[in-house]
Amino acid sequence: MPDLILHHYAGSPFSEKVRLILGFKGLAWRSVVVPNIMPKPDVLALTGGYRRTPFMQIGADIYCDTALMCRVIDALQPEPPLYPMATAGIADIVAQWADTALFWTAVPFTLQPAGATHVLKDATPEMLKAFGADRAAMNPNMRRATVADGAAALSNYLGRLEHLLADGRPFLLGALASIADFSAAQSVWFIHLAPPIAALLQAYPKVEAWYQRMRGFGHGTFTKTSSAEAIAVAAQGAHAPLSFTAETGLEQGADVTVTPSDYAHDAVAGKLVGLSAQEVVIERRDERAGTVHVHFPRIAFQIKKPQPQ
Ligand SMILES: N[C@@H](CCC(=O)N[C@@H](CS)C(=O)NCC(=O)O)C(=O)O
Repeated sequence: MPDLILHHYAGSPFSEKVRLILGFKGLAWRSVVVPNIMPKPDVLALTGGYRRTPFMQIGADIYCDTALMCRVIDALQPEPPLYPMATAGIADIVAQWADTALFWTAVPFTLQPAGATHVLKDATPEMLKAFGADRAAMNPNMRRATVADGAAALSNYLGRLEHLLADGRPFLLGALASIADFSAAQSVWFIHLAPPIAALLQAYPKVEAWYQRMRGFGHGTFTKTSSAEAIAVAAQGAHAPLSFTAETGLEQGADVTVTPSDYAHDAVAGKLVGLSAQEVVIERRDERAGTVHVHFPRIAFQIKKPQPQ
C-alpha cells in the first residue's frame, strides 16, 4: 500500500466523507491540515491552482475532487467495496445527488446564524468576516436559500433518506455500505456540528441510527505530516502509470487548463498526459514540488486549450 496523504481540515464535510471511507477500509494515512480559506501557498504548490478541500497525494500524484479520490482509494484497497456490485450505478447516482443537492442545502442551512455560532465557535469576528468573503468570492453566482426555503428543502431530502431506510436496511441502498452512504453522511455530520440545528434530526430516527452506524467506521489511523514534508514527498516521489485514450482536439502533451465547472473556477495549467472517460491528468512543474501529475475527474471539470493570441 503506498503512502496516502490526505490534505484536509477538521470542519470540511467533503474531508469527513473521505476520512470515514479511510476508516471503513481500515487504512493508515498521513494527515496534512490545510487552511480553510485562501491564501493556500502550499496547497497550490501541489495542485497548481485547485483550492478546494480535500485533495489526496500519493508520491508525485495529486488527486483532486472526492469523486475521483474515492475511486482511487477503492482500487488500492478493494475490501470492503465502496461500489458493491449489487448497487453499481445507483450508488454513484445517489452519491452525486448527496454531494450536490443535499450538500448545498444542508451546509448553508446549518450556517444560518443560530448554527454558525456553533460550527465556527473558535473563530474571531475577523476570521468570520474573512471566511464569508472567501466563500462569496468562490461562489459569486450562488443564490443563497432563505432559512424557510432551506428548511423545506432539507426536510424533503431527509425524508427521502428516512424512506430509503424504512424497511430496516442498515445502509441507504441495502445490506452493504456504498459510496452513497458516505456522500450523504458528510451532510448529516455537518448538521451535527450545530446542536440547535441538529435537533431537527430527531424527526428522522432511522437517519440518525444510520448516521451513528456510519460514524462507527471511524477514520482509520493517521499520523500528522506538515505541508512542507508533503511537498518534499512530491519532489522525491514517483508517478503512477498513466493511460491515454485520444479524443478529438485533445492530443497527448497538449498545453491545457482544467477548471471545475461548478464553483471555485480556478484553472490549473499543464501538459495533458492522461485521459479517459473517468479522469484527466496534467503534468506541471513547481519550484518546490517538482514535476507533479494532477488528476481530476471528467464530470464537473472543463478541459480547455489556451486560445491562440
Ligand atoms: N466536488 C468537490 C467539492 C469539494 C468542496 O466543495 N469542498 C469544500 C470544503 S468541504 C471547499 O473546498 N471549500 C473551500 C475550501 O476549503 O477552500 C469534491 O468532491 O471534492
